[in-house]
Amino acid sequence: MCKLYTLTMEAKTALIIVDLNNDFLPGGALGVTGGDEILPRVNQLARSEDYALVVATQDWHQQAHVSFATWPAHCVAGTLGAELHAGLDLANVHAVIRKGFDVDVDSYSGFYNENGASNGLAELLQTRGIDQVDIVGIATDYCVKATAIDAVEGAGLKTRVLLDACRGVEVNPGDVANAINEMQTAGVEIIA
Ligand code: VGL
Ligand code: ZN
Repeated sequence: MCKLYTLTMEAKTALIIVDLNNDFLPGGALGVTGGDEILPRVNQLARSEDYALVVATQDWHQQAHVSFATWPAHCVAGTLGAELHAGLDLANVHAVIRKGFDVDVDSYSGFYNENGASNGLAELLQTRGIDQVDIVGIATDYCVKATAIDAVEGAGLKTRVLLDACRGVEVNPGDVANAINEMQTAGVEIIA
């Protein structure tokens, strides 16, 4: 009987939409070139029947956040730049997980901050019986990468990154290619 049960189990997949805050889209404080080009594809995925759950992460920093030593001020709580883009269809998004909330701790990853504290995403996915995730969004070489690696190494999920629905910052040429290598080394499947 147990064996029969195992045979009928299917992968339950969630879509994770990373950081489509206005500040990461063109015109924003940390606008990523071409960031807006992925919105139609992300919406198509979010509306599809393929996912048991759709969640979005939202970079959300208090004023004078530790991250602003590295980056221009961005995604400041309560500002328009911190809002998710109005063109992102949230109708099927079950939960929005804010990250980087604590003033003195950053969180590139949607899963765990830099002190290793959970943002609640792994617990939500576990509660919903999710064992596989597809990750899209911004930025490939920062928060998408960190979220994907934590999905595998921290949350133990089978993880794919859908590159056609991601955009990178590429502060230095090759950053996105290096990020792809790092993700693959960690066990993330990259879908070109
Ligand atoms: C991000 C830099 C600072 C990202 C967030 O979403 O990739 N990058 N905060
Ligand atoms: Zn940030």
